[in-house]
Amino acid sequence: MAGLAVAPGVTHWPGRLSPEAQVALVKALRAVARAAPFFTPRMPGTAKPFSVRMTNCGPLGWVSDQSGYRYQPQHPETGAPWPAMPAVLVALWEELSGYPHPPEACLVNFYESGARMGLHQDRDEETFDAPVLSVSLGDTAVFRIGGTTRRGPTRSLRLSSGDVLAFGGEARLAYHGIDRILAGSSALLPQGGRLNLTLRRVTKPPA
Ligand code: MD3
Ligand code: FE
Repeated sequence: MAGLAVAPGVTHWPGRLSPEAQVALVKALRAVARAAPFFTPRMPGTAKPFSVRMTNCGPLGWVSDQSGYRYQPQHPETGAPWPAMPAVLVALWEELSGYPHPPEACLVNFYESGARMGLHQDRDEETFDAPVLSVSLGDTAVFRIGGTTRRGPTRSLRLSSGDVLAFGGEARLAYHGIDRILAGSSALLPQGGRLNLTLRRVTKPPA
């Protein structure tokens, strides 16, 4: 199914995952979180905790602590390698990304009802040629996206459970964030909250 071009470089597939596929993916993510428990990232410098908790799967994972933001092959607290990316996510990347190399990181963000994520760019990757693919599960998020400078107009989109979005081209370096989570908007996660998965290429592909 063709997605909706909601802005230059942004494609939205509302409800791309069926309710059954969402349940199966949550089950796979519970196994990921058993192997790689959610951790609380901290801001570089200040060490202020994020309100979002995170884990990763795939060969690399994104972490943030007092020393900085980076990708690394091990969990920051257990030292274990990240668990494998569920095959269904790799298949989604192959179908939707248009990128001829596999994703290397899947960052899993968990939002409880008061959590948010301030406006930022994703630029810790070595290559911006690949899009970032986002999968939303659970409560609806109010997502904000602007341009490639911090100032300037932004627009707001609701990301609902089962939605998939791709951010490529001129949107790859767009400022974006999560303003709030609409508590009680989904019954997928028994305790509520929202999971967001972002599939990313981190390293430059081999020549
Ligand atoms: C636009 N996550 O993990 S997903 C992040 O819902 C992040 O958890 C948000 O921003 C979340 O970095 C937003 C949508 C998204 C993800 C990555 C992008 C939009 C993006 C990268 C570039 C441009
Ligand atoms: Fe981001």
